[in-house]
Amino acid sequence: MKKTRFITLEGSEGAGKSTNMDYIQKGLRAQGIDIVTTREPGGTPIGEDIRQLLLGHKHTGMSDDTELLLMFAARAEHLDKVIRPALEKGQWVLCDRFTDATYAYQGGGRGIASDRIATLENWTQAELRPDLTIYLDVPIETGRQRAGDRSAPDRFEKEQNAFFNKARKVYLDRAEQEPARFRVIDASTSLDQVQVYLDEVLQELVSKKR
Ligand code: Z5A
Repeated sequence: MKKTRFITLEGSEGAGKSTNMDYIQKGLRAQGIDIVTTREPGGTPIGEDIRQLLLGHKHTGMSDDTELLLMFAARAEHLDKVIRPALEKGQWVLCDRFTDATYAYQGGGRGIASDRIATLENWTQAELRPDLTIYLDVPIETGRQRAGDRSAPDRFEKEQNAFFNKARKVYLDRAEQEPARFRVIDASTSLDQVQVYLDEVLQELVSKKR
């Protein structure tokens, strides 16, 4: 694995991303790594407003292209204000979801061609790609049960399992195509076991950090 500084965490609803962001951050900080944590869509004031548009129910019938472009508008702001400045200062960045989510949900879920997504990816990110992507893999039904009645479902959470299964397939295909970047963790196991797997990934990271 090349020197890692930009880490993304992916997984379907209820996979345990939010739960484990904190765990990963603490693990890396304990190794003396200066790390910034953030999320998508969001991570900046403009990005968080765009998140409300994307996840909320204020506008019904949003077109798939609008959804895609809003994801990248939020990402452009996030890259400009948070991700690039942190990386340029020598900090690490741990991001809850990034462009793999766009390939999964807008590509797999909504059916937008991946070359259109790639055009926007190249435009907003130029050469920047995550150095490491941890994918917490859980069957859709299990994840949805865990996420349960936590709150009223957002615009994505209202989708059927078929939408999420298509997104999951894209994640797994991408992981297979890019084994050097992805670490797939079986997140259907207990939280303790997931964190044992995460420790292994963190060990690997730390042993190669300098
Ligand atoms: N989206 C998109 O379409 N395109 C894009 O480019 C981007 C995003 C960037 C919001 O994302 C939506 O944005 C998302 C895709 C879309 N929609 N969907 N799906 P988000 O990441 O903010 O929302 P989310 O995926 O719905 O997150 P979530 O439901 O909060 O899932 P999570 O963070 O992975 O789960 P959690 O909160 O850590 O855990 C859920 C519960 O399970 C909680 O009670 C935990 O205690 C429990 N848990 C966690 N791990 C375990 C284990 N191992 N065993 C048992 N219980 C567990």
